[in-house]
Amino acid sequence: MPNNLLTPLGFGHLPDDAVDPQRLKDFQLARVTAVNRDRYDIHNGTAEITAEITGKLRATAQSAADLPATGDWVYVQFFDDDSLGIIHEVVPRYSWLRRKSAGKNIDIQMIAANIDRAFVVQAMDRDFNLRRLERYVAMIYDGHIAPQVLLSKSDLVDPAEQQRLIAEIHAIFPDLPVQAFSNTTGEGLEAVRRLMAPATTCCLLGSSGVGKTTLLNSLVGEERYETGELRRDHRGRHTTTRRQLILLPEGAILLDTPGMRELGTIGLDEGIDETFPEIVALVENCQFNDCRHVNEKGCAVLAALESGEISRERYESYQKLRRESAHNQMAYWEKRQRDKEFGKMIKSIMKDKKGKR
Ligand SMILES: Nc1nc2c(ncn2[C@@H]2O[C@H](COP(=O)(O)OP(=O)(O)OP(=O)(O)O)[C@@H](O)[C@H]2O)c(=O)[nH]1
Ligand SMILES: [Mg+2]
Ligand SMILES: [Zn+2]
Repeated sequence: MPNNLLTPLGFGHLPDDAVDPQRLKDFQLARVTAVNRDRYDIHNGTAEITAEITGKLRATAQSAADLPATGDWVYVQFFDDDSLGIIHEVVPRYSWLRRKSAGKNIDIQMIAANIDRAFVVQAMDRDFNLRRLERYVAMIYDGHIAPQVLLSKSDLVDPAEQQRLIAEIHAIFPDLPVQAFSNTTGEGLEAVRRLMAPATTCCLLGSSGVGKTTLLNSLVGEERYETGELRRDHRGRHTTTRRQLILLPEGAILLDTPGMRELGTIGLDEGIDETFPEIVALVENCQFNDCRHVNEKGCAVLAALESGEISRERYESYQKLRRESAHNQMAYWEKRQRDKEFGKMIKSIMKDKKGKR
């Protein structure tokens, strides 16, 4: 079995049965630290190496999400004195962050794989938004990851306001841990550092400009990664454009991500249910099994809304996320189906051609 060189890379968090001992006769294990256009940076515990994937892996991927993502463990063969790796297969993921690809294209984008703890960063001066937080939390729960909220730029709001914002989060998510901090004054940084245990893979999520990369720099102790002013016109500018696993001095593995403007949800049933427990608890009391909680007779959710037992904001947020996530999932399946049929058609045309020769 793999040696302990891989332990600092988080190997211990993989479930025992994730790695197939048979495959280790031909392949070695490595972790994907960054994804470039066609190439991957992988780490084998000794060095970072450039890698490519086999044509077979590319051809059999049904979606972009099946290709290696940052954080994936992969089966690799090394060539040229271990200076080039060929990735043959992805080790099954135990957790993931995925969204609908940005733009019109319906596909699933794997933001990162095998993450233990996801930190949602919101800046307290202007970025704080409970509805967006619900979106992130649903995505995080759905990917089997533990969520944690970081409220940044505490230097810009007074303590009373900080307490108010934290209370607003706890009113919805009583058990969700929240930590305020400031990169500018250093307040709360020690506490943030303690949240990132050695060999644990952590991920920073949140809008552009909230201070994710500045936090990363604070944690590595130098201005290593580029940070930026938020542009006044709010036109899409992301300072960070690359997702990369970074080993922190204390031993945690941290992934900084570019701020996402569009956090499209797809197929998040489980995660949405976990995010809205007070609503889900009511659903089984609805008269109809397939109740959409819109205008149905005997709907327990609507009754609770009427009586004020659940809030309108939460109800609307729940409905919106469910609709969006199901709609995107459906569009994705339809596209897959069309692609399949198109593939069949091409095959049969090729066959016809051959027959006529
Ligand atoms: N006042 C204040 N400003 C901060 C703090 N942390 C970061 N900033 C500033 O916020 C701006 C954005 O910081 P970044 O770290 O680049 O933000 P980001 O979240 O990485 O943004 P993207 O990479 O675009 O997703 C920079 O001008 C930082 O100097 C803080 O704690 N307090
Ligand atoms: Mg950044
Ligand atoms: Zn109902």
